[in-house]
Amino acid sequence: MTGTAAEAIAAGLARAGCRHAFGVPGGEVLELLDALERAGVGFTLAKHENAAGFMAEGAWQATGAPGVLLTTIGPGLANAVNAIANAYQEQVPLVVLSGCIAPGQASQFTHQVIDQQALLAPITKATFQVAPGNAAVIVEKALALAQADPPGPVHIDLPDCLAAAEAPALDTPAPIAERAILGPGDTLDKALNRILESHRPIIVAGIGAVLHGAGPEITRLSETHGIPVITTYKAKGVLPEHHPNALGGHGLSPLSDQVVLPLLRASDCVICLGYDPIEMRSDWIRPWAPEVAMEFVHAQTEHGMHGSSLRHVGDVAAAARALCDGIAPKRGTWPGAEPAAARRALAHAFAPRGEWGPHAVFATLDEHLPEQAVLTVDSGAHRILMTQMFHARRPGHLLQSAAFCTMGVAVPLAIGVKRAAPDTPVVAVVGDGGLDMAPGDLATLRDMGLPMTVVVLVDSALTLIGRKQKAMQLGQAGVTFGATDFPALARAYGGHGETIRDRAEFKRALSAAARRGAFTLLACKIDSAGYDGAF
Ligand SMILES: Cc1ncc(C[n+]2csc(CCOP(=O)(O)OP(=O)(O)O)c2C)c(N)n1
Repeated sequence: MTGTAAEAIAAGLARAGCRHAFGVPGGEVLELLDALERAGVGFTLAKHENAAGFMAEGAWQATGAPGVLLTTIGPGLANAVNAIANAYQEQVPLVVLSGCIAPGQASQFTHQVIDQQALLAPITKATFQVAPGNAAVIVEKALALAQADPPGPVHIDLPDCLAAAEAPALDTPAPIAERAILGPGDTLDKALNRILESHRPIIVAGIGAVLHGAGPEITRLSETHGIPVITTYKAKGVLPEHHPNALGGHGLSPLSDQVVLPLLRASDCVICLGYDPIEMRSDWIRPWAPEVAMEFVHAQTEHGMHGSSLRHVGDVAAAARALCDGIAPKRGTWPGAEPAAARRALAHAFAPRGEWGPHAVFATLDEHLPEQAVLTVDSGAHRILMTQMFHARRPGHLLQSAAFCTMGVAVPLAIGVKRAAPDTPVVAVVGDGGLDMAPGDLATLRDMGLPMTVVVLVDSALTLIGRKQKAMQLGQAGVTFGATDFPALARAYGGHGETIRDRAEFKRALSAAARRGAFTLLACKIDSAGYDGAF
C-alpha cells in the first residue's frame, strides 16, 4: 500500500500504540499534523515545545506507548532541546518529529535553516532525515531504537517537500530486541552462592527495575530472603514504601545519605537491580567495595560511579526471580538489625515538623491523596524533601526528572499523564521559581478542560540554590524574587486558584479540587527557612 510520507510516519506511530502527540505546529509540519490526527494520534497544542516534550513523556508514563513530540523547523525544535536532553538522561522512549528544508534546497534557501540533526546528535540515540520513499522504514527504526534498552529519544526530520510525497507503507514493524534472561549457568550459580553465604545482603534498585516491571519480583526476593531495599528516586515504589523492608529513595539528600551509605558499606552482598547511578550525587561515588557487589542491569551504561564483580545485562525482573527461587529462604539476615534502625532513623529525619511549612505540605499530600493518584514534582528544595517524605505505593506513583533534574517539568509531565489517563487523579507539585519559568502550561490545562491540581510552594526564592550559596559562604545573589499572585494567574487562565496557609485549609482544598471540573492551583505560602536542615 502506498500513501504519503507523513501518513507512513503516522501509521507507524499508531501501530506502536501511540494515541497522543504534543507540540506546537508550524508551516513545515502541517501535513504531518493532519496525518497524525487521521491515524488516531490526537494532537495536544502546548504553549512551548519544551513543555510538549515533557507532556509526551507523561503520556508514555501513563500508557507505555512511546511519547511523540511534534515541532516545526528551527526555533520550534530548538525550543525543545531541554526536554529532549531530559528524555535522553531519564531514559524516556520519545519520538521527536520535526519539519525541515530538504538538503538540496537548504543550500540556497537559508531562512530558519540550522543543522537540526547536529543540534540533537549528542542528546538523542539517533537522528534520521527522511529521504524519498523511506519514511515507513525510518519510523520503524526510530520506534525500535527509542524503546531498546536503555530507552531514549530518537529524532526524525521530515523535509517539507517530502511530507506529501508518495512513500510505500510497511506491514511488518521492526522487532524490538529480546532481553537476555538470567538462566542456569555460571553467573547465576555465583550470584546465588554469594547470597547464600551473605549475612548482610541489600538490594539497590534503580530505573531499570521500573522499566522492566520488576517490582513484584523484587518484593518477593526481599520478602523471601529478608533483604532490605534501597532505591533511587525514579525507582521509588518498586517495593511499596510502607513495607518494613523498604528503606526509601535516595541519591540527592545528604541527610538520608548519612543513614543509608553506612548500611551499604556494612553490607557483604550488594545486589544492584536495574541500578543506574545517573541519578546520584557525588557522595555515591564508590559507595561499596566492588567485590561485594553484583549487578543485574537493563543496559550496559558506562560510568565510574561504582564497581562490581559480577554483571548481567538483561531482563531485571527475570534476574530477581532467578535469584529469589534459586536458594531456600534465608534466615537471620542482618543479625544486628541495622536496616530496621536505619528505617527508624529515616522516619525521624524526615518526620513532619511544626504546624505549617514544607513538611506539612508534603505530609498532607502523602497521607491525603487517593492511592491511585499520580504525583509529579519539579526540581528544587521542595523536590528533595518531598521525595524523602513521600511513601510511593507503586512505581510511577511519584514522577520527576531525577537524572537531568530540570526545572519546569512537573506541570507538563502531569498534563501528559492526565491527557492519556483522564480518570487518574493527578497532582503536580512545583516551586514558585519553576512555575514562573513556564506559566503557559496553565493555558494548556485550560484548553484541555481536564481537572488537575497544581500545588505551588510559594517562598519567593530559588531555595535550593540559595542554600548552596550559604553553604559556600557566598552572598544571596540572584536567588530571590517578588511574589507572583498565582491564584490570580490561575483564574486568568480559567482555573480555580487559592492561597493556602494552614494544614486544615490545604486538606479541604485538595478534596474540593478533586471534585472540580476545571484545574485547581493551590498556592502554599511557606517560609524558605522551613527547609533549613531538612535534607
Ligand atoms: C532549567 C533549569 N534551570 C536551572 C536549574 C538549577 N536549579 C535547580 S533547583 C533551582 C531552584 C528552583 O527554585 P523553585 O522552583 O522556587 O524551588 P525551591 O528550590 O524554592 O523549592 C534551580 C535554579 C535547573 N535545575 N533547571
